[in-house]
Amino acid sequence: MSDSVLPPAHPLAAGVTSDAPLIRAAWGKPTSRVPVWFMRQAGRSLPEYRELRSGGAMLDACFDADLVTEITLQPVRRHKVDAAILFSDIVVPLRAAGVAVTIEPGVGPVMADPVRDVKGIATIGELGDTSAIEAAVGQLARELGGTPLIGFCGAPFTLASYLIEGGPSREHAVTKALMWGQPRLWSMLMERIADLAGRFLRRQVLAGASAVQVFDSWAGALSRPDYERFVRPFTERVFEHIADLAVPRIHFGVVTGELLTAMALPQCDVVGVDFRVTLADGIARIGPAHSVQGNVDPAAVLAGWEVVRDRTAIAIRQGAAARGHILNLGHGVLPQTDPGVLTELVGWIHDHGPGLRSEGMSNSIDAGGRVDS
Ligand code: 1CP
Repeated sequence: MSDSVLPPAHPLAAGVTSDAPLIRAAWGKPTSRVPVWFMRQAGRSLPEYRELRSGGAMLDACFDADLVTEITLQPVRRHKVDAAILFSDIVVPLRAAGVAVTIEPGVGPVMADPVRDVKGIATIGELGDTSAIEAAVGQLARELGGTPLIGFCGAPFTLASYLIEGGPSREHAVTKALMWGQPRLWSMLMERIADLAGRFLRRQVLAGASAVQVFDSWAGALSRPDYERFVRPFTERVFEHIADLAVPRIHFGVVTGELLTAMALPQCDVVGVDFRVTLADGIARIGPAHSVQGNVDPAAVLAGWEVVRDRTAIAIRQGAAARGHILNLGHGVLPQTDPGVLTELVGWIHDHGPGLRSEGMSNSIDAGGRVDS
């Protein structure tokens, strides 16, 4: 497929998803309902996922078009969420660029050779064959019709952390040491990964994704000055790869309370807020030029129906102060989640979201934007 223009049958070219609540909320347009989807909505919380995935390796599954299609559709069928997210992983483009990476059960991405010097960077090749993924995206866009498919990639910092540390890390200490101690090497690596992630994102949109999310899950490990100097320019570079494509862009990270203002990039439309910050405070930090996504604590889903319902109501009332609000959890669905609660929550949000949003709008006028309950 050409890397430049949308094919005529593309859901965006055809306008199939342009009126979807998620797309409208992302652009800051009024919506008839509060759109909702869940990060990690496909995955271990679903018995039908566990059954399909038993056996094969995670990264092999990500390159199997029919498996990707089926797993992506499972939560949409079950929960009636307002968007699908492609079943994939942030390390998929690294695998497609020749990096020796696996996803170990119960651990996450693991590199055979951590990247810590120029020789290591040279092992990251060009983005190779992703045709199975593009086939899955095309198939999904056709099956989903008016429901948007969210394509995604990892942001350079989060990907760099896996590459440099060699696997999941709590402190990101080797990553920070390289970032501060060898800034030229850092820039070289970050540019390489930004282009890889950006090209992968572009392929997903050209194949039929109608929104994108860039996951900088571990950016919260940084101070704001470090984020602005060492990370943000490279995340902007990812977004530049899709600058000419009219899809809403969501930018998300965890523990990013101190970074939200800096993450509200002019190149993105929606900023994800995790559960450690109230949505009201998040909106104040992000400002009126972006929509917001979030931010119910994933653990609230385990606490019983009343708890998760009440916390969702607070998020919707507070979200009314933003130019647009997409309801989501503050981070991914926990594996031990009862999927029945998520299904019930989606129905409840669809029934009660508009009323709660109206309450939130009048409260925010009365309280100058601060709504705590
Ligand atoms: O075998 C399995 O089931 C492995 C579990 C699993 C799954 C289902 C992993 C390993 N990745 C995924 C899919 C996945 N990864 C999706 C699917 C779509 C959906 O949301 O429904 C997405 C969006 C991701 C993105 C991803 N992978 C992120 C960003 C999102 C986040 O949670 O912050 C990150 C950080 C990863 C790395 C990763 N992959 C897998 C795990 C367990 C991890 C995290 C490891 C760590 O703690 O560092």
